[in-house]
Amino acid sequence: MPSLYRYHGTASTSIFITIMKITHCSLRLFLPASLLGFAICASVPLLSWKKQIITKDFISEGVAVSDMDGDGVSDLIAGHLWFKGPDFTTAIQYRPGKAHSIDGYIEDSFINWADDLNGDKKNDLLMVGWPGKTISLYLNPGKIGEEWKSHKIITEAATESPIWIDLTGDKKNEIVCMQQGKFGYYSADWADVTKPWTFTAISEKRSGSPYVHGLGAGDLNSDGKPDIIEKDGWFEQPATLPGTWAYHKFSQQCRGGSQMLVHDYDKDGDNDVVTSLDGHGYGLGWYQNDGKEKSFTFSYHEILPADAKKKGANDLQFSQLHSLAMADIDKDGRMDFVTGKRYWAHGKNDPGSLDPALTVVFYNRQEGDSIKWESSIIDQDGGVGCDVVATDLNNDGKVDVAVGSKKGVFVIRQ
Ligand SMILES: [Ca+2]
Ligand SMILES: [Ca+2]
Ligand SMILES: [Ca+2]
Ligand SMILES: [Ca+2]
Repeated sequence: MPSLYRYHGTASTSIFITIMKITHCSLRLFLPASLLGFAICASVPLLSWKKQIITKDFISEGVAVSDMDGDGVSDLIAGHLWFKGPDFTTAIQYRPGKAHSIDGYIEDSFINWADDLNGDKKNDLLMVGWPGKTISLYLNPGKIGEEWKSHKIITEAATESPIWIDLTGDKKNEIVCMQQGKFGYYSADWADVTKPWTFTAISEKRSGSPYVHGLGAGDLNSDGKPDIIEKDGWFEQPATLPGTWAYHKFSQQCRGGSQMLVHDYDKDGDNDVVTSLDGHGYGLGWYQNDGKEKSFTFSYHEILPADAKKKGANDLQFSQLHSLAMADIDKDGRMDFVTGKRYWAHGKNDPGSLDPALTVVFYNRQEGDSIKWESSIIDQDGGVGCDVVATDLNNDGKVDVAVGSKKGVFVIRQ
């Protein structure tokens, strides 16, 4: 039943993490290297982060940030609760649900998106559940205390990180994911968004499993039309829909991570891709677009090695990079991103699963015509879950980070 209450006990605990400027390898960051199993020893930006633990309960593997009650202030949505901004100390239950043991899963809340789906100017929620299963729409009644009506709009949404994006250019978002092993997208009937959504396949059958890792959407060949990216290559959107989506293979093959982030990271006029290589193992890199002259092929650059024993940016290495989100975090005009560990994804069975649940920002620094990524740990006990968010939570012009994971729900503010 819907209810409004203040979170007691586990809520509202704040800790300060201040990152000092460190320019010599002999200095250590605020975290004891012995605890983390590695040293951090390069120049990191002078940014200060403050963590707020909203709840230590495991209620979602993802969060959304949006104004739920129309007061113009961003709220935080995680699973069956939304937390009223700007302090997030009041939890409002809008649908049935409860906290779960971290040894299991929250089957109905891996990824959360907030948007006004039915055009009544109130933001609604899309909940992505267990890979290969449902996506539910919860329509916002506009009154606190009323339960939101749920509609099962999709019964099979495969891949581990579906995407909410305007793929077709009609100014309405689609959901990019898989069905019956094929990549494609679900479209709503915008006259009635509660009706089952329609799937359009863009590939042949590529997998017999719903647990496909690595998915992105964005324009890779500079024709203004978003393409679909998977772990080993990308599907080029045809000039007119429907049509044949030509497949282009990447030079690098991998097990697949999670969100594949498309942006012109090196600022040379074409879009590149940042991706983790294995959402349950090691590896992080970026594909640099070789440009039109080279028919939009891509050159791979390592950020963190796939080899667990080797270290990457700023002598850092960690596993289970199962969520990535981009934002220009230091506002220098170059796109950065945040990722971290999906703590306890398969209990203690994933490589490095007992290591600290890091949340890490990677800053984009120009190095010739390429990029030197500078890593900076902003939290060591939260991770990222399946759907980390990087956005300005309190309207102060600074990008913050919000996490739902098996460590609970957290915000880490600049
Ligand atoms: Ca609405
Ligand atoms: Ca394109
Ligand atoms: Ca580029
Ligand atoms: Ca930046």
